[in-house]
Amino acid sequence: PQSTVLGYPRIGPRRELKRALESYWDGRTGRAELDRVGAALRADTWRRLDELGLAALPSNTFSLYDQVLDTAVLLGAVPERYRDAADPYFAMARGTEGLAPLRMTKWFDTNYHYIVPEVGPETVFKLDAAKPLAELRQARELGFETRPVVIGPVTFLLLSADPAAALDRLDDVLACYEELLGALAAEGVAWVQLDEPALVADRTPDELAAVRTAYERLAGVAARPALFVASYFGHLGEALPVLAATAVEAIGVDLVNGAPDGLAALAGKTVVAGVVSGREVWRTAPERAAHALRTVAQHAGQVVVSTSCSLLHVPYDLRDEPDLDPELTARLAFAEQKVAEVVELARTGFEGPEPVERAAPSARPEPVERRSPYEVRAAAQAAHLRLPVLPITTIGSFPQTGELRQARAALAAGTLAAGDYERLVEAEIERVVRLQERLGLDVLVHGEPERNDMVQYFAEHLDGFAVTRNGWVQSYGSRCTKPPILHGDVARPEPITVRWARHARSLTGKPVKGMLTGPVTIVAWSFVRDDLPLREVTFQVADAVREEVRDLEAAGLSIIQVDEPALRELLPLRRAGQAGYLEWAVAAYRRATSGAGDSTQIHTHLCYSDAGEILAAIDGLDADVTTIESARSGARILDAVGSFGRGLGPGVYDIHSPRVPSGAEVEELLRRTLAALPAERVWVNPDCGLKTRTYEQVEAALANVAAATGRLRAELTSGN
Ligand code: THG
Ligand code: ZN
Repeated sequence: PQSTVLGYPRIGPRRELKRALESYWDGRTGRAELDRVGAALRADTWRRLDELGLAALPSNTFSLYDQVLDTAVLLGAVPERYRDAADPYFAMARGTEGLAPLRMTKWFDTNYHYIVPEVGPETVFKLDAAKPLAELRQARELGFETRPVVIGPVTFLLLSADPAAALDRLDDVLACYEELLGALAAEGVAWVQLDEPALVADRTPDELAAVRTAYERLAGVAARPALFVASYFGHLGEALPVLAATAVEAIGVDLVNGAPDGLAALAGKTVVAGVVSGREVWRTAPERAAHALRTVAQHAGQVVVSTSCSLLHVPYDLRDEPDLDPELTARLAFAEQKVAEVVELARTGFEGPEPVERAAPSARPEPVERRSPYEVRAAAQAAHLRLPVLPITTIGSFPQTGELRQARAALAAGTLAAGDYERLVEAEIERVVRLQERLGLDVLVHGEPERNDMVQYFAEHLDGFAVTRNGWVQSYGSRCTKPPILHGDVARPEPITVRWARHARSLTGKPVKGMLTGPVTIVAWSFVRDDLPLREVTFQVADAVREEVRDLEAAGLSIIQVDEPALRELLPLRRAGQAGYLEWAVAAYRRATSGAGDSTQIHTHLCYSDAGEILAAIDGLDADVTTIESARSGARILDAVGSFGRGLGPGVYDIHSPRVPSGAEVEELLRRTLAALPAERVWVNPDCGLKTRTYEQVEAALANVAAATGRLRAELTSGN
């Protein structure tokens, strides 16, 4: 059989693209240098895939920022306001002095973020195929025939800001895709890959009709490449027969969690069988992959061995991890190793013994609850903390200075003594505490200078995790994370954050908030063992967090924040699985936090504006205060929070942009919040942590926040 992959990492094995982008954005290098780095990374990728023996190579999987943004540009869907910017592409991605960027949100249930396209009645679609054509020609010059990869029309429209309005534009978008197919045919392209991951979620009859219309029309183009429609992150379900009934030549199916029903509909099609996971780092069990391939081969015209999705979501190469325990290494595969697995499965065919399904032990730990109901706790906390109305706080992190990053690197390299590093961290904590006092904030944080990342830091201090040296995975734009590998039973050998929290507390008379990452987020942003149900693993992490909460409380921290920014991210794409997930996710959070006494105030923080749809679950977390993103979504969240019965801090400005909000803007958002919620439950805070900003931006923004809050407090207390 043939072999391929749906896509490949693009940030560079040593994050070359990150460096090139940031240097270009800072004006340190020009466009030519950025383009040179991009071209070199693409060339290296094709050469490597070819060397590994992969039969069919993809192209257009590179991106300077995001593949959804690339598709918007491909289709001409550049909103009017960006057209005059010096660089409209990066203006949409990152904003400019005077322009906010386009919204960004999570790519399905992954930790990758895409730029949300704006498509409405006013959008003028016009094909601009320069990028896929240039990549195609570059590959050709190197001697490689490639298959351009483009996001499909239905997924593109469904991912835009207003999917219903966008779907009304299906006809016009399809005209662009038809033109694209013609242009690719004119170049002699044999195959094109259209990604339609949106089809693995529940879809309405109208949306399924759009799938039929789209692929009947595209298949009807007279001169075109063969069409390969790729689905991933789940099963096609009711979209499978719809797609299979059109004349597309190939359909990609995700087979990592078993083969879906309805495969008989694929008779005569080429099936691109995703048997090697593009999202996990475990080696593929060959007997399970061969079994899935045999199942598909019974129905398909032809089978191509592939990954379940793009390899964008895993690191480049396991050989860059010499520090890992060899026993663990033997269980792992990163992108390079996964390509080798695909090639090997294609070589050996589909023979093999039947897989033995492991029966995972399923413990059902007892749920744990706070001692008293919210009202009782709220009274105890008010008496204990004595906070003003509209208390001002931050989400936890303060800017990470270059000095700190260098110090951490030096500590790891052994060129900085542990004691010297600790003194640096303590000095930074003091600076952050003094800054917050000066700005007039009410609940202070220590600023997290000791943390590289809110998940990796905890993984480094818990048993059962390994962290990598080079295992970078793109999160958005030039930003990456190094997901830890959760490979064994989780335990907390000793307190993790207490030392720094205690230091901050010793510096000030104001309340200091202890900062922890919640169990759901720790598993969501790690690569997690697959021999136990995710729920069990999450409860193990919850028990470790629970111990840390207990120790922070014992150290005198009366406010403890346990963040769950990834609560929404793990929500199953299909409704059928959502209630079950939310039940255990909420139970894990309560397990982590419910050991706190009544007068200890538990805070939580969630990112992303889709919070409205999981508000009931957020309520179920039973946190005393929830801070949440809302500034970027135009405070849409406020429409939904009326019924929320606890403390709430809808972010008053967007920290994701370098722009400093004016006091008037903050005041306006606060007024809207006060119209939706009783004042005594409102908290004032930025949208999210401040670690990606500079001190200059943070100081200016928080000063405006404090001034706006002061004006509103004066109104509230004078009874206006
Ligand atoms: N940690 C992890 N996942 C995340 C976030 C996080 N996913 C969602 C959201 N936050 C993504 N946001 C960011 C923001 C900043 C960075 C990464 C993800 C970032 N990374 C540094 C970089 O790319 O330069 C590297 C960090 C480091 O040095 O360790 O700035 O907070 N896990
Ligand atoms: Zn956040």
